[in-house]
Amino acid sequence: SVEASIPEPQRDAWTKHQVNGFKNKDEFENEMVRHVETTLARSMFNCDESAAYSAASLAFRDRLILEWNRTQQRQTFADSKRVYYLSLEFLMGRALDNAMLNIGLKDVAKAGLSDLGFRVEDIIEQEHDAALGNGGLGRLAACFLDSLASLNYPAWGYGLRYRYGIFKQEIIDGYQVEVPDYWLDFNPWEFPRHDVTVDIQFYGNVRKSQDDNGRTTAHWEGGEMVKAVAYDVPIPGYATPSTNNLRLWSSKAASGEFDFQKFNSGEYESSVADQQRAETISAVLYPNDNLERGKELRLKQQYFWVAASLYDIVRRFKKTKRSWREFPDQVAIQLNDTHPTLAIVELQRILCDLEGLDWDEAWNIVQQTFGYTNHTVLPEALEKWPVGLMQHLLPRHLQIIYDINLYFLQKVERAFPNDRDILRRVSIIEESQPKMVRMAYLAIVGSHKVNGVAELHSDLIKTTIFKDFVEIFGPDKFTNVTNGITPRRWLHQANPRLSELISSKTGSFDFLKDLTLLNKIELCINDKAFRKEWAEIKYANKVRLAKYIKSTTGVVVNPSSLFDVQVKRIHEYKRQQMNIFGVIHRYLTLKALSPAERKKQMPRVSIFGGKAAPGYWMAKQIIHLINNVGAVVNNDPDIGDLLKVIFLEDYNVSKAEMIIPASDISEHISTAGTEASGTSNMKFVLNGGLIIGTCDGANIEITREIGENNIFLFGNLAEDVEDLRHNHTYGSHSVDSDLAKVFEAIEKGTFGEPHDFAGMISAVRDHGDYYLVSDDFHSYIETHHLVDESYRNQDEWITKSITSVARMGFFSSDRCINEYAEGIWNIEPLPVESKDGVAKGE
Ligand code: F58
Repeated sequence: SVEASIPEPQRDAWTKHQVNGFKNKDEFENEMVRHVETTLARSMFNCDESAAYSAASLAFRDRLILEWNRTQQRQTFADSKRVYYLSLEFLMGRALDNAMLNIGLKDVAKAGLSDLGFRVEDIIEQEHDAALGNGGLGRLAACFLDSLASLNYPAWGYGLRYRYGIFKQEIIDGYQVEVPDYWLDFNPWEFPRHDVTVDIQFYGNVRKSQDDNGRTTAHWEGGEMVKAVAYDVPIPGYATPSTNNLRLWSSKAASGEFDFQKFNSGEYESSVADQQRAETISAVLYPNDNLERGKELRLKQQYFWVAASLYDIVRRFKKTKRSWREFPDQVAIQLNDTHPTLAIVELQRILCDLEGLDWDEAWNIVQQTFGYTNHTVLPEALEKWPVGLMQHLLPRHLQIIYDINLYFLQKVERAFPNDRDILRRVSIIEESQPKMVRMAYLAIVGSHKVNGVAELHSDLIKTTIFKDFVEIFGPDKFTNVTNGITPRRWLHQANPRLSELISSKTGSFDFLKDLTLLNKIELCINDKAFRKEWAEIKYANKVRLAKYIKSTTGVVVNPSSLFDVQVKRIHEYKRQQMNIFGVIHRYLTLKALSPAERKKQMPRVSIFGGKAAPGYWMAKQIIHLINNVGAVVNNDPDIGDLLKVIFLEDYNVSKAEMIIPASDISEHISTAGTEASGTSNMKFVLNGGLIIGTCDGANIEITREIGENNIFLFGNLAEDVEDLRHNHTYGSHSVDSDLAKVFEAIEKGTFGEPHDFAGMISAVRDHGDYYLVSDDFHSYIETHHLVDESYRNQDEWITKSITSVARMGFFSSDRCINEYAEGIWNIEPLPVESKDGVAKGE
């Protein structure tokens, strides 16, 4: 049982004064005006849209807090197992619209705001995205939080409260320019918990002592301290009072404001410098996507966040007064990639060094507690840390890592006595110059389950990068959980008209809780009015995007054209370069046609968006080429509406919500075997767009679900990639003839200074074409012809679109979370009683 701070006799007074959230338009308006006039100290004479946003958010926040408190109380009293999702990234996007929809009071807010002189859409637009992530991995974490709350799982997210999220991208003269994203000016969605702090130690050294029984204990001493302060973000579930917690840690100097002694002795500057150094830890999100560079500050971020989170989790567990053996019955911790792998070492340290457990007993607990999700097979993205750096920053942790490795290798040696090489291959310490700690191996050894994020990917990790570990631990430790997306944000919020239409045909909005119910709309496939409305919604979404394109780029696009979209981080493996080469090929082909022939072509708008990591030179060249091609093509009078090329600046979650519903076809064209899953592929199909893609990641399962007639697949298969690369290196490698013409045009200067794009061309022509752009080019172009032909037959296209949406039920993150809960976490939902005493959301 948990102690309450208010004694029994006084609780009546509390109950009598229970706060209730607004329930109708009138009460909402009341709250709005109250917040404008008191919280914000403004009035009807100076309430602009920004103030209205603040007030509306505060009104919704108040409601969230009440349910959040009740959810947390319920979880504490029920004392059931919780899952903790550790992720260095949570790409949340906007919160107000999401809160309105999940609470189910958007209509109330809309009417109330209108009474007070505002349009709900304009107010929603005021919000700055919470962009604490790079791409797929961070957005997956956000979708998971939504599903965990919606399914009533007792769950917490733990992350870092970066002062600067992913940078803002500006395009100046066709080049990407990075601008810092300071997003915390006014953030009503976070609650600072100045009373929830943890002191985090770095550097120092380790002393060993022995007690009378001969037991040695390690003491980590000296070094420096940094304080972690908790900031809590409420995560509302959809159509349930369950509201979970996302706890983000912020760093500050352990000594408080600044060092007063130094200050008093005249060292003012250095006392402030200490404080700034501490605050640097949570200052900025590393902007790399699928690339790890061993920077000390990054390792500091990881340990800071992991140590604070574990301290918190252990503190909560200790309140239950259970024995340590029960820890894994109360706590499941999921590692979102290897970034939080130090948690394994930290828990072992807490149990052995601080709580006095035996190594084996502690290690058992650790292994049963953790699960590890892998998100990539790209070698450059696999985390490794120099042993020397680890020794310096975390001396005790390095010792523990060595011990973990020793016991592990002893076990391997016993199991494979005649295989010397396997020890070298699987060692957590890579015997390179300098020596490195292999974080993925540590994560595997310290977890009870390892999962990939789509079937192909989960198979690939078992046969390539983690092959030896399958031999050692057996195949059952390795599993697949195919990614999913939340239909609340990616259908209901992003595409309200489509959601409405689906609800009118399926009889309710229940499909938002059970996405497999979408299959009902396949029964309406011949319903003329339904099909017409379906097409009109897509068209309206395209009109909205066309307006946005006009206002941001000045380019006028025709909404009747085929909208072809590729929005995601810019990376060679995702092959935006192949897309723009394809666009150039289309342009050259159009130019070569007679005006009469041209008229017969299907008009297209090629839309790109995505950020390049600031240090990724090739990715930046790709952005530059896209913009230069746009500048030529969009102003060529021979071409007119037949082809437009658009680069949308600063792609982020809120822009995705507008762009995705407006797509006819989207591109998911990674080299086979390189994209672990992809999740935007799911978002596009769920919004009635078709996709062109390779046999990679979740594209394969999307094909299985929606049928191969409804997707445009092309290109080489993952199983053939290795041989093809080998041929490039050792055989004769000539570039595809159409692609050669594209290169020729670029090199002639058709799209600006050819020298600027020499790197992109030589990567394909002279440096082995690692991503197989040339090998796949022909089938890519051919498949785009099929797309054009298919789009001509609008009737057929709409059939494909409806059929695909109907069959997307599998890709809900709810399905995905239920698989984790059952197969990895072993946790059950814990519905929260609603105010009227009925358990809601079961
Ligand atoms: C992505 N990884 C995968 N990593 O590329 C994508 O296929 C998958 O759908 C998604 O995860 C979710 O499983 C990804 O986004 C990163 O951005 C890391 C950020 C930190 C540095 C290493 C890459």
